[in-house]
Amino acid sequence: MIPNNRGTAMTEWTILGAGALGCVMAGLLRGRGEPVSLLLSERHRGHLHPSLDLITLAGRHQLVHTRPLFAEQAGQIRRLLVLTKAYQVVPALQALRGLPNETPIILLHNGLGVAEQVLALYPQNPLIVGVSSHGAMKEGPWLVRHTGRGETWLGPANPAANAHAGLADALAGALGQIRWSPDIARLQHRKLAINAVINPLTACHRIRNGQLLEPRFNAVLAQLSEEVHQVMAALGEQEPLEDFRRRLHKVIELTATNYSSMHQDLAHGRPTEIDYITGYVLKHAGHLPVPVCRQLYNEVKKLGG
Ligand code: KPL
Repeated sequence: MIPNNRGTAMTEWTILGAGALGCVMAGLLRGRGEPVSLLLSERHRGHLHPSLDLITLAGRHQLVHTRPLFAEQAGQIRRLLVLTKAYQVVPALQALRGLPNETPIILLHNGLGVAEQVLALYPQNPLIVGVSSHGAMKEGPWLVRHTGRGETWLGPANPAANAHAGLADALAGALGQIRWSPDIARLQHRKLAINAVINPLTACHRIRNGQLLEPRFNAVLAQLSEEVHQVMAALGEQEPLEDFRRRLHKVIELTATNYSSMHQDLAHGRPTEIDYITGYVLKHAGHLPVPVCRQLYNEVKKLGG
């Protein structure tokens, strides 16, 4: 607990994942006076911990000071926000030694299929999962830009998490729109469906999200959205196809100038989250025909993702 200038104790947030979204969240929390520590990887050991430079939505530079923390100090963690890529979550959590059993773990990554592995790793900890549409872009080492104020939903992945619904309110001052939903799986499926259309298409064609609305993509967009929708329906989602397509178009329009996270990953030679997005759709397709999904999955893999 860290005392603030009002004399009350504030619980520190620990952020795992110093990528674009992790740094933006650190900045937003520090901007509201919340104490924040940043879990750093081995390559940062022995180096001076620099301040983050956050470019706010208004275009102002904000210097963000956080407390550096390494894996062996996990015993100090009281609230853990995991903002790594989906494929980094489990290895990063495995490296933590002595994470207290009562520390809530909050996962905010694209795709699905990770929470089950975390539950096996930390069966006692309250596990919260969520989706967020805040936009963030890394512009250099320790330099990040907040590109869009989105909304965030959190919900329980195990019964122990229900006692921590108040964390959504605790984050609201910094993140803006944030809500707790007992039915978070539905919202995760809805976000995954959007990512399963936009991300592999923009990554393979090396285009901005908005270019998907060009007539040359009409046919593939129609087929891919139908394939993804069918699999989501098989998983119990009840959103009609036309509603899904309307929602998809809205997200494409709202993020028209963005490069999707998968496009950015491929462009920077990083692994992608394809296994947790399109891979999740393929895994749950069963006998449903999903040829465009499969083709995009193979293409992203071929491109190094
Ligand atoms: O979540 C996104 C991503 O890029 O991962 C979208 C919504 C597609 C915005 O770019």
